[in-house]
Amino acid sequence: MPRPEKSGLKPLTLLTISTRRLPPWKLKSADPDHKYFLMMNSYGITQQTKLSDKFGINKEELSIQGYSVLPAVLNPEECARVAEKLHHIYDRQLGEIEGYTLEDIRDQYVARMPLAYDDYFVTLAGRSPVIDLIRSLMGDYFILHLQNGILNMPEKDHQQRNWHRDLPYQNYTSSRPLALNAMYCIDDFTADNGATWLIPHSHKMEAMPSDTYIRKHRQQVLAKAGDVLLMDSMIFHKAGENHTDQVRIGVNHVYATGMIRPQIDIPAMLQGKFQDDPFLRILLGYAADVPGSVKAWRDIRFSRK
Ligand SMILES: O=C(O)CCC(=O)C(=O)O
Ligand SMILES: [Fe+2]
Repeated sequence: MPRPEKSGLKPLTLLTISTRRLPPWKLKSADPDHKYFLMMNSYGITQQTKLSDKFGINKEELSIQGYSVLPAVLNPEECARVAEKLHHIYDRQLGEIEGYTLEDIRDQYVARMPLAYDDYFVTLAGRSPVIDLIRSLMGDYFILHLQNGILNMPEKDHQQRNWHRDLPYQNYTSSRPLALNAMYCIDDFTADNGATWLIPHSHKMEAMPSDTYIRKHRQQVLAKAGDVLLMDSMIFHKAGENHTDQVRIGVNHVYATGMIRPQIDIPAMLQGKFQDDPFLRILLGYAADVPGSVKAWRDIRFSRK
């Protein structure tokens, strides 16, 4: 491998990759998912992460860089259906408000909580393989904090185009994710139509880095329609600018530990629907109801015995 030329630039970390088949005594330490694999030569290393299951690489990426992409979760027909439904729901929501516009409150082009308008989105929120990955990171008890259809319109500004965390006003880090995002890409996410920008590793930063750092290290995540962009919800990110003449749609989900409240009261909106389903009961927040009295709290404990 040629040596990098001397320049002012930081040298790249060079890894030597051996492509030969490994002798059996080396197989143990390799990724069990791959029959024929590349092995990184190394020295002086006493620990290395091993991929534990089929989501191992996604979990490792989420932990280290704060994001990962699950490819081809939805097929083109499903994407087309989601897009049509979201436009319809957004129009309904426009009809709900009186005395102000969504521009007035900087909430334009977001179809909020579509699951309260169409059961299809309840199924989407609980869908494999995304939900299996979330479960394998957060355990069995997590709630849906929000579900939003993002209609990133050509040349139109909206609130999600500003850098933010999906858990706003939280300026600290945690050793495990407080919440995880799943953004279903309903269209191809391209550089032209405003694919999501993010700052890798920033889920582990308390403060938002400087503008200079952001300009230098931000990344735009390109994805295909049907892929799901997973993020630690504490990563700094934003929607890109759409310079095409077509809308770019994504459906964002935030799955959070049970200690976090939903953004809007999902059980109140669904009025008891799906509460008998053991999984949806927890996901949709029915199980997170705060007992109204000491006795009610104790009754719940008794009912669990
Ligand atoms: O649409 C995007 O690329 C990002 C949207 C977003 O940040 C959000 O919904 O919170
Ligand atoms: Fe966001």
